[in-house]
Amino acid sequence: MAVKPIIKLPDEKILRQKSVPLKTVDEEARKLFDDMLSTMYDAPGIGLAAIQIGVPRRQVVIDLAREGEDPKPLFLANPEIIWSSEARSDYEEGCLSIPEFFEMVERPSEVKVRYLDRKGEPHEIHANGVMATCLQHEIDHLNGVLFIDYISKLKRDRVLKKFLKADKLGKL
Ligand code: GNR
Ligand code: NI
Repeated sequence: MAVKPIIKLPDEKILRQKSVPLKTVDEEARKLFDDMLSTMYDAPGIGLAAIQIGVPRRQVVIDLAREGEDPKPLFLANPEIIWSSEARSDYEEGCLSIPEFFEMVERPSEVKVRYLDRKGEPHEIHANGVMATCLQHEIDHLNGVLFIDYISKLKRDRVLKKFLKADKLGKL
C-alpha cells in the first residue's frame, strides 16, 4: 500500500487520457486498488480514479465514510453507468486534481452503475445523493472528463490559468 503523487492541473496530457478497460481483475489490479485507496485516504478524498495517479486503467475507489466512522471502501473495475434519472441535482464538487476549487455542478440525481469488484465479481448499484455524484465524477475521469467541463468557459479558463501560473512558479 503506497501513497502516490496525485496528478493535478495543468497536466491535461495525463488527465485527459481515456482509460483502458481491464481484461481481468488480477493481482496487479488489486495492487493498484490498494495504492489508490492509500492515496485517497491520505489526501483525503471520497473517491479516486486510477488516472489521478497516472495510470490509464478503468479503476475507481470510493469511500463515503466520514472521519471517525468505520471505513467502507468500494473498489470498482470497468464501472459503467447503465441508467441515469431524468431528475437532476446540484452538488458542490471538488477534485483532488484541481485542489481548492469548488463549483456547483448539475448531474442526474440517480444512477445505476455496473462494475466488477476486486475479486472480478459483477455488481450493480443504484445510487443517489453524494454517491451518485461521486460515481459520475469518477467515471468521467476514466473518459478524460473533469468537473470544470460543466462550468462556464469563463470560470474554466480562469481556473486553468491559475494552475498554469502556479505550476510555472513551482507551487504545485
Ligand atoms: O474528494 C472528492 N470530493 C468530491 C466532492 C464533491 C464531488 C466529487 C468529489 S470527488 C473528490 C475526489 C476526486 O477528485 N475524485 O476524482
Ligand atoms: Ni476528481
